[in-house]
Amino acid sequence: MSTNMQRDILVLNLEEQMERSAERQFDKTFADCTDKEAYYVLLDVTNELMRVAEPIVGEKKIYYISMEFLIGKLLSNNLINLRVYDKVNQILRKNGKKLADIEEYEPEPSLGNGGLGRLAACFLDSIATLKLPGEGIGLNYHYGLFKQVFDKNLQNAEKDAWQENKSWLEKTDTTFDVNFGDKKVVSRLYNLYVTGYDSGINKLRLFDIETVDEKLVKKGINFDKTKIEKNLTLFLYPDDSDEAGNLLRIYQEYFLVSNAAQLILHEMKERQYDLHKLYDHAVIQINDTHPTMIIPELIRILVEEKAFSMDDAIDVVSKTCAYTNHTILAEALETWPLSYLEKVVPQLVPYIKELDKRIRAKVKNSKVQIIDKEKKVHMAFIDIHYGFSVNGVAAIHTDILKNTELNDFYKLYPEKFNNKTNGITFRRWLLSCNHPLADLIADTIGDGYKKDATRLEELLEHENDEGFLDRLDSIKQEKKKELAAYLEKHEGVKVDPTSIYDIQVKRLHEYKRQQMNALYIIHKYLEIKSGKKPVRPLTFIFGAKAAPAYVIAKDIIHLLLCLQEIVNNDPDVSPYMKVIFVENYNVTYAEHLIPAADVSEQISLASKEASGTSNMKFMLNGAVTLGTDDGANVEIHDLVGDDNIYIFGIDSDTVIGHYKKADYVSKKYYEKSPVIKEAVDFIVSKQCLKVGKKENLTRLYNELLNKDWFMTLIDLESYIEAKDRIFADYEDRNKWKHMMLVNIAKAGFFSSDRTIMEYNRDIWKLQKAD
Ligand code: GPQ
Repeated sequence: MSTNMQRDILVLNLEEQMERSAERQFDKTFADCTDKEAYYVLLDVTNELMRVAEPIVGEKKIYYISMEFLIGKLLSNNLINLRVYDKVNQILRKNGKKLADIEEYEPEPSLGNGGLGRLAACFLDSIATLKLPGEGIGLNYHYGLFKQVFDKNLQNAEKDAWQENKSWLEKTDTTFDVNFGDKKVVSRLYNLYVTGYDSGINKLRLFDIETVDEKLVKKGINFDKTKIEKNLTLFLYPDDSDEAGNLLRIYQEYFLVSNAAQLILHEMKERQYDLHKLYDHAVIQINDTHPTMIIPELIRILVEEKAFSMDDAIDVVSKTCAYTNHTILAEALETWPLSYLEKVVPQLVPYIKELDKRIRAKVKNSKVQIIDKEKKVHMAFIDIHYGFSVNGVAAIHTDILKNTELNDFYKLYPEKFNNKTNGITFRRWLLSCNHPLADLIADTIGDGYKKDATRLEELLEHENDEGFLDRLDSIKQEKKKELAAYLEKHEGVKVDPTSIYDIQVKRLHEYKRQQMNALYIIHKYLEIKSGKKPVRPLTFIFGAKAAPAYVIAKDIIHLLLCLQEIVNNDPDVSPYMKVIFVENYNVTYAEHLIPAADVSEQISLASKEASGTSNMKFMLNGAVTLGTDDGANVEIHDLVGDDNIYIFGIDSDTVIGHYKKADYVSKKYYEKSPVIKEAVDFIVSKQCLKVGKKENLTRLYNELLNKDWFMTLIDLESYIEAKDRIFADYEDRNKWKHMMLVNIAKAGFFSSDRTIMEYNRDIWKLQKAD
């Protein structure tokens, strides 16, 4: 029987399947199952549907190698992509159940930090949707990223035990030996099925080892970092502030690429492909520098095990590998001491030295050498010299790479550089998280936009249609009420659904400038205290995790939590404004927050945010951006025009100029402006110290005053001006509804389907499966 027929029969008998699964697992009828049991029933039947769905196959495959895949919960997403969402909901209704309640029991896989990992997940969705043969290759971290808990206005980190016995993961019989300098481990492959929208199935390959010892984790997320056999896949990004943490990270990275290389070569062998033509059958996209060792590792295997000459091996691998850069922040560009690599992966060192030697022989410029004078290995430089493509993730980011950060490389290899502006999957970030909006759009312009997102522009024909604009507005209102209920349940706070929801959710980093938002909140608080009330209440919402070793980032969280306590408990102020910092922000939280947002905060220091992707999610859900001309904000600005976005602050050329001349002095701005001074001083005021810790608040105060590396104070006044203006404009309801409409209509460009089509057109060159 063809897989399509098997699938159709399963779908036809879905209800019976569910009954049978309920009986098998719980000895109950489906109606009698608890919501938690119902989750396992749906997991079971959905897994069944995916196992019989058509795999996407072709002559050439993309291997997207990444240390992170922030996939989020999968149930709804899979039901939508398999086109059984409505049918399942019908059955649930009949049995007195709701999908939203059932989904609460699905654990969220904790396999990424933020944008980079979430992008990888969106890409897998689009690769499958476009019927391109491709798979992700990553690691199966047992406790993933840490779980954030607040105590005494401070962030604490705990392990996040997301794995369960019954899950989306399929354990396979595939195992590989992975050799490090001082030890050997055996890996095991797990598959996670990736559904495309109305398409076929690809896989995400996650590697693990069986000797991991979860008991190694004692308090919080502390564990013995030297016991590699026991800790290798315990956590994502262990503390990198000491040598043991860095070494563990290198063990993890090599574990990933060694498995990837073995898997890819194994598939080539199975399909009897000539390894001299590897690049005709495989393209490897290296997601930032973390998997860079795939290059020397493949070269090593080809030379040592497949009888390639060094020249041939380098040539074949260079034609197979492509590199994506996700940041210009110097501290994020990996450089490993050669001595670390000699300890963990001595077998790669001669190859890295050979790659370095060949560049030295060709190019004299010391700034492009792989191994520098201090014997540090610049991982990105391996990718650029020995890959065939280098891409940035938004137009301005790629321009900065070409003209500034990687200019020496651009001059060497202009043909390698290209831009691929990021995108998001509309299946998760619209169809699944905002059903009423997806339905309204379908009612207005038809279903076509679900496969061709640029058709959202057809909504512009309705810009004068009051009925449509009112429906748009009432959906936003409905989503705001839902979020209010969710926040009450999960955070125990009440918010006013008629207030303006101003939301900043993303990793906590100084360049993203949550501290600037905090200073605005202080400013507003003091204004209200002095009698100047806002026209409408304001709700400021934050979600962010700080890397456990990033001291100032944790201080910023501390300040915001202190402000939450001060503002929300002040009877003079709390009727007019609230501050809510949600605990343990993750993909699931984002799916509740984003559809309810009015104002999208995208306030990074110009030039520093490579792209940003929440900016796209907010826009698609009808929020208006308050931001700097940075990352993909620039492209959003171009698309919606000056009238439908609020841009403030100095531009990226000015920022780069300040860094070059080293002439930014934050104290100058503090001393010149009473508004800035008052806000900054509040951080160490008696009122703040009463709820906060002196050590943390003083450190942050001093940082802003004496360093402020990301130039918060230079932009603060123009930020306050723009933010006051956006809040005032909210009262012009017609103008606002129109802005919502334009933002949604212009969001089509940011579909990750478009991004993946461009990757395929310019870099991967795969055939679409029929
Ligand atoms: N990004 Cl290098 C991460 O999330 N983690 C990283 O380690 C690096 C970059 C982000 C980047 O900050 C955002 O601007 C991008 O939108 C995102 O990657 C995806 O490209």
